Amino acid sequence: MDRRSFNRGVLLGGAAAAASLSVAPEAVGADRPARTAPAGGEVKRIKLYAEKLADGQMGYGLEKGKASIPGPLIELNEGDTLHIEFENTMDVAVSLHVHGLDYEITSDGTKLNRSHVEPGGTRTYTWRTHAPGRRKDGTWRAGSAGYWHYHDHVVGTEHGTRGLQKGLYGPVIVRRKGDVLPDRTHTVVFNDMLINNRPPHSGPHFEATVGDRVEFVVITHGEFYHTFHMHGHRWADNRTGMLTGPDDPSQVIDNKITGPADSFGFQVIAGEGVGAGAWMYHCHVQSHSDMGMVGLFLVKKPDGTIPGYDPHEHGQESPPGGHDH
Ligand SMILES: [Cu+2]
Repeated sequence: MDRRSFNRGVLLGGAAAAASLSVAPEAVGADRPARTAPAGGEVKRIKLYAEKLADGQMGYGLEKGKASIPGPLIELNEGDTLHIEFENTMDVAVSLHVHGLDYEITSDGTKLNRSHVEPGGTRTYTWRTHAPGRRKDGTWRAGSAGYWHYHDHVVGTEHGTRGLQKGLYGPVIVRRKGDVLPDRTHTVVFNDMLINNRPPHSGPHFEATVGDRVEFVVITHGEFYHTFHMHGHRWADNRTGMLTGPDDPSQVIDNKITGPADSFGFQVIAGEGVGAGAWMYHCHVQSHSDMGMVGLFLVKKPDGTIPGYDPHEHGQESPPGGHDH
C-alpha cells in the first residue's frame, strides 16, 4: 500500500474504516488433518557431492552436476542414523561439518583431526540422532530435534571461511515423532550481506497459495548479525515455531536476531488472517535491507493471482524450487 492509499484509508474513518478492518481475508487452509512425523530409528544413506559451480561459487548436491546454494535439505527423525558418502569433485580440500547432531570425531569434518576430504577423494560421514531421554542421574537429555545446518570447515582457512563465503552450506531438520509436517520447506541463509549467495535485491522469492503450510529454515553465516523479519506472518520462538496449546509460554514474534552459525525455523499458514499478497521478508538492520537483503513470500489466491503485485517490477523471473513434501 503506498502512502496515498494509506492516507485515504485513514481519512475515510468511521464506518468505512471499521468495515474495511472487518473484511475477512480469504478463508485459509490448514483445514486438512495435519500430517505428522513418524518415529525415527531408520538407517539412511545418501551420496553428497561438493562441486565448483559455473560462476566460481561452490555448492553441495545429491547428484553430480546438481549442486545448489544452499545445499540440499537433509531431513531426519529422532533416532535415525544417516551415512553420507561424500565425494569431493573439486581441486581443493573440502569437508562436511554438521551442527546439532551426534557424530564421532571421525565425522567432525575438520583438518584438525584429518576428517576432511582431499581433491577427488571420498569419505563417509555418519550423523546420528536421538530422542529425549532421562539419564541415569535423573536429569533430562535433550533430543536432537531442531533446525540445524551443515557446512564446509576447510576451504580457505582451518574454519572453512572461504567455503562458507562461496556457498558450501545447507539445512538439516530433525523432527520429533508427532511434529507437524509442512507442505513445503524453504531455506533462507543470510551470508555476509547476501541471501543464499544471490546478488542483492534479487530475492529469493518463494511462492505459496493461501492456506499452504510453509516451513522456513533461517541460517546465518559470515561476519555480521542480522534480524530476520517477515511481513504479515508470525511464529513462536521455540523449537518448532508452533505453539503446543493456548498456554504455551513461548513468545510469538515476527522478527528474530540471528548471528553467524545460528539457525532456527518455523511454519506459517500462508496468508492466514491476512490473505494473499507479495509479503516481504528481509533483514531488519536498516542498512542491510537497503543494500538488498530482501525477498518476497508470494502468497497467491487459489486462482493464482496476487493482489497488487507486478512480477515484472521484481528482479527474479521464476522463484527457485522449494523442497516439497
Ligand atoms: Cu542484516
